[in-house]
Amino acid sequence: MHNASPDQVTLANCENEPIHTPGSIQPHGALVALAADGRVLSRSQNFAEHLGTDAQPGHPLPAVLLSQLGELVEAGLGASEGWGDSARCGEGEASFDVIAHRFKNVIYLEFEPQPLPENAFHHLAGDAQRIISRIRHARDTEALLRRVTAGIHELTGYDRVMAYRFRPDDSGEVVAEAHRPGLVSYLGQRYPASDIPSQARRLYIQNPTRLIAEVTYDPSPLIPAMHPETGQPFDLSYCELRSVSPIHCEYLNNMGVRGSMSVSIVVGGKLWGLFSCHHQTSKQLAYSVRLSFQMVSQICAALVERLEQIQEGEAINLAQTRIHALEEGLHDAGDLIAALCQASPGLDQLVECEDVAVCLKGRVQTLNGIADDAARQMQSHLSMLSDHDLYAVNRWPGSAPVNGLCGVLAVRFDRRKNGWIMWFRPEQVENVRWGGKPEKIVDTGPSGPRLTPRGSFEAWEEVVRGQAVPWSRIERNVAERLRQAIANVMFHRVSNTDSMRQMLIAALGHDLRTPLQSITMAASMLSDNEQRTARLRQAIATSTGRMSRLVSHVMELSRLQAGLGMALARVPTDVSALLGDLANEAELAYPGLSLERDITPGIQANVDPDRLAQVVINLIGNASQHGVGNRARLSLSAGPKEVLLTVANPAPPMSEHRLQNLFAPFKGTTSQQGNRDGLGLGLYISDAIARAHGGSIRAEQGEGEVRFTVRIAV
Ligand code: BLA
Repeated sequence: MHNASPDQVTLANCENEPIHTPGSIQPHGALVALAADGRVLSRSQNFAEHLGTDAQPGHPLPAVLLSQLGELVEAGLGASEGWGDSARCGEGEASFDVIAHRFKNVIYLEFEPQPLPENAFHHLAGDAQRIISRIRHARDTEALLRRVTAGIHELTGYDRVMAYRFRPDDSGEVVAEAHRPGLVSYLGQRYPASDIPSQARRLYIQNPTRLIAEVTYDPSPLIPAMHPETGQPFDLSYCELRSVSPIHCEYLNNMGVRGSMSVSIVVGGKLWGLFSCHHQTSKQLAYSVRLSFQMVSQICAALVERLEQIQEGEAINLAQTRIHALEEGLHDAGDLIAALCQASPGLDQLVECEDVAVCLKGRVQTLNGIADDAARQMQSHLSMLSDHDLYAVNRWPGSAPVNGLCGVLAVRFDRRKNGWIMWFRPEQVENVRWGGKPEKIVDTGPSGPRLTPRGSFEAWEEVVRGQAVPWSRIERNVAERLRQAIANVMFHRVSNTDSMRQMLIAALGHDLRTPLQSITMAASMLSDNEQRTARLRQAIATSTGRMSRLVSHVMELSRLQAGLGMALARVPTDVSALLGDLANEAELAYPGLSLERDITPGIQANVDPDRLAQVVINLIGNASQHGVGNRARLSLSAGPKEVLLTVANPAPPMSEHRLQNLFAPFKGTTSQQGNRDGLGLGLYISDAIARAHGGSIRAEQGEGEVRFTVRIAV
């Protein structure tokens, strides 16, 4: 009888069965456990039966074994944790593969009868090599697994070889299969997570192979059962012969299987799947064949990992490029929701979906109009939920799907304003072919009432409704990337608009006060004296002129910020004459300024003369205000394709940072070196004007001078 007590395994504790310490082994081989000094701690009851001599607890291994295995035992005694090796002993029909390892200070030696000559291993290496060369160039995991199962089928001779892949919910599916003719196919069948409980899955990561030679075996107990020093059961996690769970044996028996073998597929440290082999009669597989199998499986896992990485890398790269393009369009957008919904490539191209919704401050907009109601419901659902910025379900959380939509992937890009992007997927009716009705049945088994594995493995079809295709890891990753990109844009927009608003208020307060004071004063002094009245009128005109310039700067700024661009009225203009006039005006406007002129006469160009005047006046104004010595030089020349205009003046050196930021709006207005005559918008607007003319404006410093160069294409 099995020595584990099946009657103790219930629905609740199925996962707690300590399968690593069964206290017994499968009887097709024998085991001995040695202490670190070489003394026998325990051995399987069938030891003498297999080896013709017993291993007495408290004594060294029998001399006949030591003489053949001295080297292996020596190595194990001197080795550290995790050591493992193998050897052979005996002769002819009575040959054994001896598989040794050290775990928790115990050296385990397992003896498997093995009539195969040692050199068979070379053939195996060749077989494995052939399989590997066949699978190396598989383009996708499906093809890869198909080829591996076919190869393993040939290599091992099992009736049925399956590749079993775990799904996110730990249920599994047979994704590739090779079997002897005449067997029904299990391909595509699904098995619930509880068929392989979690401790069994964990053990698969430590020990990749599991062989059951005969599912109806009687285990051979370890005697003594406990470690004499620790009083603990022996941990057989890494043993080849470990007795497996009786429930699992019953399961296989119900499935019509007598011999089985499995090897795990571990990808990135996680149990990704396994190869499961069934035989309708007892079957033992030589250790060397198992090693070849294991090697093929490891290479297969590496190939799976590589294929998945390539696939993931390509998908993420593509999405990232799209996210970048989308992000670019958002920076200057007036209406963020509209911009997100109209973006091209669209939000619906990032993640496979039926519709996308953008929600912000209670506003909801969808791309295709299908998810309007669903998005509203989801928005209030999400606002009550947790702190998470990513939410994904493939079953609608409310009572019934809205408009047939069941799956939602949502990311929050703005917490304050409840900003979400949501992708929606419709219901996908799925026909799941379970390998038998996936129910745990409490039944009266061989040892009384307990949980039994199901008795029937006939395919049982379940129609699963109300759920959508689940959101993949890549899709979540892409959604998260988009979330970060938009959150970033939001952050900049907020900081831009907030700080702009502040600066605008500060600057307007400061800049408008001075001219207003002048007007007030001038008005109060208006009298009948004609001469005086004329002067006062002039003063009022100047002040109001400055005010209206300020106002138009602000207007222009908001036009530019809204992305409306600079409106130009180009006419053929004598730029030389225009500049001459402007220089004269400037000398009047800035008394005391000495303006050196170097204007090539007769230069014609198609420009907006008012706009160009705005640039020149601004540059000369800056020279008078920020320069030293109230001197400036204005020059104009023409190249083959452009007109070159420079304003240079002696000036204290500027920091690199300031030089870099000269054309940004508002710089410096709130600082000490404040601009007495404006919002610091002049250069920003000048730059926009130059660019609207297909030209540029540049600032340089050197030799005690600051020089602005305006280039206008002609
Ligand atoms: C183990 N169950 C397993 C294993 C597999 C499966 C592959 C690993 C051991 C092995 O190599 O056989 C399941 N085998 C399958 C499936 C297919 C297959 C799904 O070939 C599909 C074709 N099992 C139950 C219930 C319990 C249970 C109800 O159905 C628990 C009460 C337990 N299964 C169980 C346990 C193990 C197991 C405990 C570990 C066996 C061991 O390693 O000791």
